[in-house]
Amino acid sequence: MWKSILGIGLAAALWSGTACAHFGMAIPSQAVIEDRRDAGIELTLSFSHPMEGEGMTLEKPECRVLIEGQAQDLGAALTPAQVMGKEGWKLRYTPRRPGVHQFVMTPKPYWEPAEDCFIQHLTKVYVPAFGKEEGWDAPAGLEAEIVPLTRPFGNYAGNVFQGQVLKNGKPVPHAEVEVEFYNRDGEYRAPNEYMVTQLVRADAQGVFTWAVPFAGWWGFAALLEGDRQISHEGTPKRLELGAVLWLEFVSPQRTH
Ligand SMILES: [Cu+2]
Repeated sequence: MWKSILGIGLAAALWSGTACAHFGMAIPSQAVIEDRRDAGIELTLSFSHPMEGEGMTLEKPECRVLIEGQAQDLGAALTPAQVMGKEGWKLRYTPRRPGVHQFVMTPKPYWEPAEDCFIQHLTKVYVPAFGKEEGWDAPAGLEAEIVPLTRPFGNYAGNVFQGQVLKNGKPVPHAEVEVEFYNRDGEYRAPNEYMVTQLVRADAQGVFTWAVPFAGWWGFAALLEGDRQISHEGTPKRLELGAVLWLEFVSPQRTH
């Protein structure tokens, strides 16, 4: 009897594992910085279920910003914060010069018993500052990443977004990309389980295309097999890499 209860529990755990995808998240308080009088932005880092608003514990990650290829470590600026009810992180950042700011969060690999593997979501978000927009298409050089083909800011809801999935700098043919809305205010409910996380497959060049249905922050996560194994209680386990990218899509403002 206990076995069957365990079996049901395990099936439920596996089901929710596929239906609810966790995402590394890096969400800035502002998508674009235009005004020099702005006191900077706040970046919220978490490991969460964005559509359902459920947090997971995120151990202190590494975080840096790349501006025109130059990296600056932001680790010292991280402060603990509750995000969706679990441990996450915040950091304040004041841009000093014009340019595309590419923020990269590298979490510690997370042990996921339900999938018998470690998960590490390398998470990116772009914030352009003071009118400059060049350089958004340059890879950050991560082990796994989505490089945008559509400019990753200043997009309307309803636009088509294209990105290319790279692993160690090379395109990943037919990569699977999970897509999820950040339901920050709990404004929406998915009509069914399939619509919590949506899915698209990249083409032979690792390029995927997605039409964004409504305004807000959208996360794209390409899930790839890592090259490393990590020991869990003495047994080597596989590492799943997530190449995650967050983008905001907005509705036009009406003048009257
Ligand atoms: Cu999860």
